Amino acid sequence: MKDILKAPFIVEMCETTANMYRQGWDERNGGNISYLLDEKEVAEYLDINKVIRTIPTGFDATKLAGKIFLVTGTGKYFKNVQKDPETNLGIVKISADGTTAELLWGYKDGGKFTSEFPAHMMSHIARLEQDPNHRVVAHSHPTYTIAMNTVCPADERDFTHKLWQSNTECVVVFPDGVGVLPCMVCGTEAIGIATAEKMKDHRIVVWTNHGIYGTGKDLDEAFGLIETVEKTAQIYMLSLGHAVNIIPDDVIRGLAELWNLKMMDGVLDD
Ligand code: 2HA
Ligand code: ZN
Repeated sequence: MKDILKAPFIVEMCETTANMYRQGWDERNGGNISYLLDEKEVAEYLDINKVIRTIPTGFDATKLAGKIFLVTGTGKYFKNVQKDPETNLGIVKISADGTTAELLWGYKDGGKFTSEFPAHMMSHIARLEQDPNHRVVAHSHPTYTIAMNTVCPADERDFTHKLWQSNTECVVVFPDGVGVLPCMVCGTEAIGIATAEKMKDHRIVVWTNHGIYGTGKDLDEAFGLIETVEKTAQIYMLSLGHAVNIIPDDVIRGLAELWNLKMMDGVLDD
């Protein structure tokens, strides 16, 4: 068996959580990431039939039966993942009946996966139905995104429009727009269902008064989506009330045409 601490998926997870922490997006135990792994790749590092213990999933995860995920631990700090991956991360396989997750590695102190496990798993189901190459769900608490969400209506078309109007990168990076949920109790199945519903149409979802979800085919893509929203939210907040140059709709449309992108409906004025 190869050394799992050198596995690309562990190294990348350590780098991503450290980067997110250093961006100031993941205070204390804020944020969580789940990464759908390739079974063959995991088998180079672990006996995938050796179950350390089982953990209830808390919802029906049968659509993900047999799939293996690397997931950050509940109560764990992104700041600490890199120095102790085996305590702060876990690798779990969803059981055939979807009611339990079989722990194959990690959560060394007896811990378990993030409290947002339902939102993560349901988002994986929704994104995989849209894109078979989808792999990563990342949740974070980026400061300017939360600030912008605090001063703007919790309306996804309006929020998306404001982002597209503030930075020409935005429509190119997320032509599918940003889904926005109202303020809800987090860590529940209900917020998981609501998030997954948004994930049918968007790769990014904002939780009002809380944070953001970014998804993608790898950690870079999920991180990059959050990073682009956060950078633009920073521009929006720094210029709040003083913006003179707003990107006109015909330029946003022109960018989408140039890159041959299908834009979220109903955002631009006709
Ligand atoms: O893991 O971010 O949403 C802590 C959180 C809960
Ligand atoms: Zn959170």
